Amino acid sequence: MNHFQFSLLTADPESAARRGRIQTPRGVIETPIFMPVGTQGTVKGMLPEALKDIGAQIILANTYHLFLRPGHERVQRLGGLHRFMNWDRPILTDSGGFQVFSLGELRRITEEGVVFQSHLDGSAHLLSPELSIGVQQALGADIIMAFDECIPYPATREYVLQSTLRSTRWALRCKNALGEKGQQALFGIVQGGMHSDLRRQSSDQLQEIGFDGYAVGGLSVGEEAEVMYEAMDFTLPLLPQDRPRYVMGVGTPENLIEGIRRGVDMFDCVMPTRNARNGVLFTSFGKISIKQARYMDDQQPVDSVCSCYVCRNYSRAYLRHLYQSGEILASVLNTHHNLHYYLDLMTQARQAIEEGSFSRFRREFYRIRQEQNL
Ligand code: PRF
Ligand code: ZN
Repeated sequence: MNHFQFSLLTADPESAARRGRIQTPRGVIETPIFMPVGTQGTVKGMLPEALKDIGAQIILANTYHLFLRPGHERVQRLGGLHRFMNWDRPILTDSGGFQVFSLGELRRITEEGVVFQSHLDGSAHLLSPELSIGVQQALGADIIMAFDECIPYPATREYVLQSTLRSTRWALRCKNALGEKGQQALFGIVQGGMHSDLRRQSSDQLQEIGFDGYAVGGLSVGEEAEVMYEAMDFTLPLLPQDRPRYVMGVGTPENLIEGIRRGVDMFDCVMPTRNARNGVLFTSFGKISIKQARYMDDQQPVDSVCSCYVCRNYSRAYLRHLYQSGEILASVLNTHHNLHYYLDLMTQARQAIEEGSFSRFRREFYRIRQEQNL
């Protein structure tokens, strides 16, 4: 895969934080990076132009959803996902190995794959490693993910062991299904729950198969933040230095800073977009809920140190009014601000690593959250 290249630019002297660059056929991704989630081929509430304005370098889409609707073959006939959604920068697709497991009663796991019922019309399907890769090839994402099981938490050690071994067998099938063709990078996903020895086994076996990048799955599944950080502590050092590392489905701004400190290059999470639609806004001083009556007459911007379009033009009072009135623009503006906040946090982190001041940046990040500025 020579169209896809990861370079390490700067390593932080005081932590495992790293500044890197991923080259893809559709352009460069500066890391650490946060990837906005566009499950259905749209980052909800955001025009692609607006995503570019706030500096989104890569977005995420989902195999499971686009397979069921409108169908991956249709997307392929229509010119691929980039053309379909008018997004010409890199796209990463998740394999369905998380979404399908969120279906609860509607699914059954076998060695072959996962039999599940569509959440849309109840129709039955088998999602296998081979089909997941086929769907991701048809969609044409730049980075595609191995098909895995995101293990629930808590789980018995025996379940974690058997599931992790199965995910590794599936990862090998994914690699074989992709073959040598194409320009798509394939990432393996380390599982192993909260067990360091199972994480090591998973990581070793995946590296033996060989992937363009390595994700850490099975985190942010209901465990305490400290448990997640501990799992990151023993998992990240197992991964090769010269490949991108992606922690899936994480997280809060604090989680991102803690992940970066431990050597994570890539993140995705629905939190900034979903919270925005529920009136929860991220600021440098912490989270605020714009529906609260205290913002009724508040002329300040959402975040006094944010330079986004929303903070330059609208008051908290107006955003509260839009939210209370159920206006579409509430979701649009809230999403714009939250994503800008997340992406700007990554820009600042990258700059701090470059300048050798990441530890100071992290201290300052926490300090400003203590201020009573909301
Ligand atoms: N596997 C996949 N996608 C994911 C996860 C995983 O473990 C997670 C973990 N929270 C989020 N998204 N394929
Ligand atoms: Zn803002």
